[in-house]
Amino acid sequence: MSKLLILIVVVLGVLAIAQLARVYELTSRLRGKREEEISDSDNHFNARMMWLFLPVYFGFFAWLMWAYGDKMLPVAASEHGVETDWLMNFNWAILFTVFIITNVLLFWFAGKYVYSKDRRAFWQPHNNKLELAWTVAPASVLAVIIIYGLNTWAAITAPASPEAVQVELYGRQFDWTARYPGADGGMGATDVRLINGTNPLGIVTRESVATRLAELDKEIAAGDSTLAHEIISEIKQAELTEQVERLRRHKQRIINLRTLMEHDIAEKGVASTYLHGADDVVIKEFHLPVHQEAKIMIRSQDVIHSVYLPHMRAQMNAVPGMTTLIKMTPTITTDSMRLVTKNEAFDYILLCNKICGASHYNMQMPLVVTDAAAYDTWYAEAMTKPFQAPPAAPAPPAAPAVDSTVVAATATGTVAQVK
Ligand SMILES: [Cu+2]
Repeated sequence: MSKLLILIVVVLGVLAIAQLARVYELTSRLRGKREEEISDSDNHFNARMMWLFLPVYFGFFAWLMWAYGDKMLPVAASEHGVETDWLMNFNWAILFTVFIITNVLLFWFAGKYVYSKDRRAFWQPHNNKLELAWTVAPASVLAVIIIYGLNTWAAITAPASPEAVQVELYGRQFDWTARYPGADGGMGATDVRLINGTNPLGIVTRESVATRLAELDKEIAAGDSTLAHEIISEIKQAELTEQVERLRRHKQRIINLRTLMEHDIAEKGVASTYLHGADDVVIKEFHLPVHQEAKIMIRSQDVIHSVYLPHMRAQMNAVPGMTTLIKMTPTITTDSMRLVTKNEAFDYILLCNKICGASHYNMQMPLVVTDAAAYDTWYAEAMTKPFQAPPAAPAPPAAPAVDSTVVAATATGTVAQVK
């Protein structure tokens, strides 16, 4: 209701101003004054307003900085974040200087050189020296900014050291999943065709390939059986035939993948990434140790997302079909940052920074930065729930034989726990 009232007041206000302008126009005409004639008093009034505008404008600007300055991000919590902040502040310093000089000159001149009958404007058709000055000055400032920026960028994007903590962040509409290497220290290969309810990242292992093939066989058999034994409409029949064909093609691609995997394993032995996936930790938590470099590998399942860690001053796109990288070294633990920000509930946050769909706003995950000891404890605990349960120890002779459905249920249970 109050919004409607405000709207009515605004509309009435605009109408009132329009009517006043009209009245002014009519009285001017009655006094025999032409509309385009501007009097000296009008000109001087405008000139004084230009001068008045200067302090009001800069005053408002200063007030904004004072009133909202604390809404900025707290101190950078990563090594490179300090450098990017320097780069940013360097740019701000140049911008502020130019902004203040140009705006003071603009309004000061507009006020000082108010129209006067006795003064003629100086006409300068061409001046090589001036042209040179206003080309070279901004070009050199820009060159400094670009070289400084490129240097900082090169330092940030240089390869991570081999000892860096490895994490994969996997984005999809609309959540993040993290993956850490298991006890073997390496992460397994992935393939989007293997993604299913228990394998959200499509990790390729002999088991996950076999599981996916079995699932597809089941779906194909169900489709074939419906086509052979049930009475369905022609349209439905065509749809189902098409669907079964698609499943067969999908299955063939996974069989090709299996061949590729077996070749790779035969060639590289234990170094093959296809043997590294089973012990990977797939988890909805994101932890990093303080003062240790982290190599963050970023992937996306569907559309372009973006890993954004504002407190770390880090951002990188998550692009389907490729792996992008961020390297960073956190310098402040979550607990210390709670003291710095005087906010007990403070948490570092990972946000999606690409508008990727309806629930984009909700695509976030907290980042927990702890000291090395706490991180190691967390990681050791996480590693007890690997992506695939290790092969069970041979059952004692007295125990009843474990049938395959129980094994499948156990494996599913493990993944469900990790999720
Ligand atoms: Cu997103």
